[in-house]
Amino acid sequence: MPPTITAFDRSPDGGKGRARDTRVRWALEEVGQPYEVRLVSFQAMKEPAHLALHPFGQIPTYEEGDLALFETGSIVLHIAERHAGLLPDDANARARAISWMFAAVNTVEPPILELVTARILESDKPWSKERLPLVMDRVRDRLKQLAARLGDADWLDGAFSAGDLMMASVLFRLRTSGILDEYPNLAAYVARGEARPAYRRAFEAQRAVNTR
Ligand SMILES: N[C@@H](CCC(=O)N[C@@H](CS)C(=O)NCC(=O)O)C(=O)O
Repeated sequence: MPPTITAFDRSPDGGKGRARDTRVRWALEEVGQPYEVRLVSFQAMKEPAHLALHPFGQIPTYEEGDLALFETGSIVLHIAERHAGLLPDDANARARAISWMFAAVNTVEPPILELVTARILESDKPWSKERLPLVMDRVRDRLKQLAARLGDADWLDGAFSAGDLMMASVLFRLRTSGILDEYPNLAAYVARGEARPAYRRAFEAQRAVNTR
């Protein structure tokens, strides 16, 4: 039986690929693992059947036999550990790739999510105008550091890995803000991720669902 993931019945972004099932689809496509998708509505995500899979009532989840996982970092790591192609064989390089996965969700994603909240969800609040530049600078701090580390390399640590998959997925969200273009090597890094055939397949699969 192929694993089953959950995704939005209809993503709020209308299929732009920002919902986090895209990263899980991407990982599955990179390793060549077929999968099934169960679509869930916002209401169903908060009901007991889904809460049993995901304590916070979100997507994506991942089910494979007796195993049920939530959190994209852990799902992508699980996929990467069980299939060749997303983690290096060398133990130290593997540990470093996993560090980049954690850095993506734990260090780089939080200020980006703050920016999304400030730009979209809180844009009508009286403090929003004053707060936005502060939040943008917090994102810039991280991007500057990441850009310095990436330099002119294609990927963060040697060959493409699950660390890059997670980092590029986190950075995708900045596209509409224009900030990414201030760091040409990061913009090119994200474009390299988007150009991967496995990403294209993942993107098209989620788009088909959200534009049906
Ligand atoms: N840290 C979680 C975040 C999951 C998450 O925020 N999922 C969003 C979709 S991208 C969601 O389900 N939002 C609806 C909600 O929170 O009610 C992960 O990486 O899996």
